[in-house]
Amino acid sequence: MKKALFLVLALVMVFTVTAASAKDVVVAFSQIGQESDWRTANTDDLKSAIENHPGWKLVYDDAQQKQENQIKALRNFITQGVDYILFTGVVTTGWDEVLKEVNEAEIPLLLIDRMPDCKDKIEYVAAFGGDFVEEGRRQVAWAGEYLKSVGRGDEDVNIVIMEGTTGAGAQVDRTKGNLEALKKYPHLKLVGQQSGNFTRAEGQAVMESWLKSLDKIDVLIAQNDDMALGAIDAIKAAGKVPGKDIIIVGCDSVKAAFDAIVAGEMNCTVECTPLYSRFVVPTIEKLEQGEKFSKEIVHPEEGVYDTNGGIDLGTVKSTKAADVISTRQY
Ligand code: GYE
Repeated sequence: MKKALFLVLALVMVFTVTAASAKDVVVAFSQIGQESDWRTANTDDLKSAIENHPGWKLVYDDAQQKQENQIKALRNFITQGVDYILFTGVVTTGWDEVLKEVNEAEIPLLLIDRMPDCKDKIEYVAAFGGDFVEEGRRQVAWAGEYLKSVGRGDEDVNIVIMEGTTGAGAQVDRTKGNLEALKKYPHLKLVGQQSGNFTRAEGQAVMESWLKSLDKIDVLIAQNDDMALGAIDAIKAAGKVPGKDIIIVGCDSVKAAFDAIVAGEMNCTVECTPLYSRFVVPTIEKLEQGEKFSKEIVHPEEGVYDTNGGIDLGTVKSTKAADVISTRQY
């Protein structure tokens, strides 16, 4: 009798365990690649939050910067019948068809980071991303206000803009913000504008060529920190002092940029957080409970970090990097 009861119990347990895993919520994530420290932090944050969530399973794809790989990954997610898709597009254009296929398969789509330009023509359940135009504005405004604060507000100053991956949302909008803010600082003369593809190696190469071809560079605006860090190597190799001979403003606020600011080799980094799991996880949990979301893009609140703090940019005041470096998560 006892044996029979034990058998029944064991069977019930096996059944429950199988039933639970058969019901796993499958979250698929189409990631762009591994171009920067920002991207690594973004991948790690989302991967670990989903993998460690009870009852959830992650299907991950790294597209290695290729749009065709992302399109393939999205179609694979549809074939596999995943429950949710997290998507950030390497470039803004060319997603209409495949995202409509996602809609037709009725898989809830969460847009993160770089938004596709067709977002008003498709269905998605939530969107979380940086305000790239504002980040671009802040970069140039920081340089302009900083120069004023050290008595160089009336000096003609040569500025170069190192752009991210051409056609990426973060490049298109940061450039827009950079150029918009430049109009307010007529003493900043734009003498160079080129893509460094969001990578350290290309940032270094572009700076090397600028240092050879341009007479004088006073300010570098790099649309991410990795390119700024690559440029620092090129500036040192040319016998100049980064952070002094050339003022360097990056974007993202990764740990390595904080280190460079504290070391005096970089002047400022405008924050763009890669940590989206704190938005994505509760959203999926609530969607599982049947809640609906608006299609507003949620922009996390972000800061600006620099050598001394206190530079007023209107929408935000800069914070001294050394004061908060120990609290940084990425
Ligand atoms: O700034 C850059 C990364 O899309 C916000 O992509 C992201 C950008 C980030 O490679 O470092």
